[in-house]
Amino acid sequence: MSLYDYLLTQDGIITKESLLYPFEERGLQFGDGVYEVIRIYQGTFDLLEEHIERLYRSADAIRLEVPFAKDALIASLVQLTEKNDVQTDAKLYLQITRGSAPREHSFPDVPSNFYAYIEPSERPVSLLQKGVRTILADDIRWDLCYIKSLNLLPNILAKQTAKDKGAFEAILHKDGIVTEGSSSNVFIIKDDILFTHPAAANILHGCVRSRVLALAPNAGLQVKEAAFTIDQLLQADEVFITSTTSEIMPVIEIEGKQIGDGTPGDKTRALQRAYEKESGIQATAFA
Ligand code: DCS
Repeated sequence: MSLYDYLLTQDGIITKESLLYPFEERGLQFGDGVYEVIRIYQGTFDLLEEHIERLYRSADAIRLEVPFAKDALIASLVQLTEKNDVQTDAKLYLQITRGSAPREHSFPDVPSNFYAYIEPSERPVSLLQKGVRTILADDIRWDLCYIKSLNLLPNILAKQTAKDKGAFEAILHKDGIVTEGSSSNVFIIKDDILFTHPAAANILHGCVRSRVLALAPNAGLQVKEAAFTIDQLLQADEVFITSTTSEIMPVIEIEGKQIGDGTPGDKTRALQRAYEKESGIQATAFA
């Protein structure tokens, strides 16, 4: 099934066929905008407020004003799921750009452009069970990766390289330190300690990342938001990545090197179960 029929724009809910963008659009010409991807389980948003908070932080960081109050935006997004009668697992994509205006680098004095649409999206259950292979790639991005900006060229190049090599994700590193994935955060477990890169300016502060940190103590893990090296990554007992669409995805191989015994580890499993419980979703029969 393709996209649901109705979109939300700054002018309200419209059908997807009626959204037409001028070619002089800042998102198209400059990537001058920010976005979010939000999970919907059986018609209900997961971590909605967290995503909206991050949207406002990203917009603020690029001096872009969101044309709605947070509460109004949240209410409109819920209305959009109702209008589309969303019952399935799905994801919402939204973006806001600095508007449409003759092409000039400096900011135009025009209203921003906003749209949000919903697409059916199944949970990757089989991969969540088996785990995924990954590669390593240089983190060649800029210094402000906490901004969820539309400028994703380094991310898509890294992801395509992963895909070309039959891998699910590219794990990025800079100066020997693991930062995050091309579209995910990265965690390692060593001796019952959970490590992930601190929520500094050079990584995206993932909504799933925050939830995992909150769930970890109950899964018998001590949390350390501390940077780790490629060596520590490869020597870890367990490795997983997190994102809205991938949830808590076990990593069983990095650059052809097996992690642990090459199957998802017990602590990762415990976190996956806790995650399903916390999001109120149907439990998977994890081996
Ligand atoms: N890091 C990067 C670079 C990301 O793009 C994402 C999510 C994450 C981390 C994880 O953040 P969340 O836990 O908040 O999802 N990327 C979204 C995307 O572009 N598609 O799906 C998720």
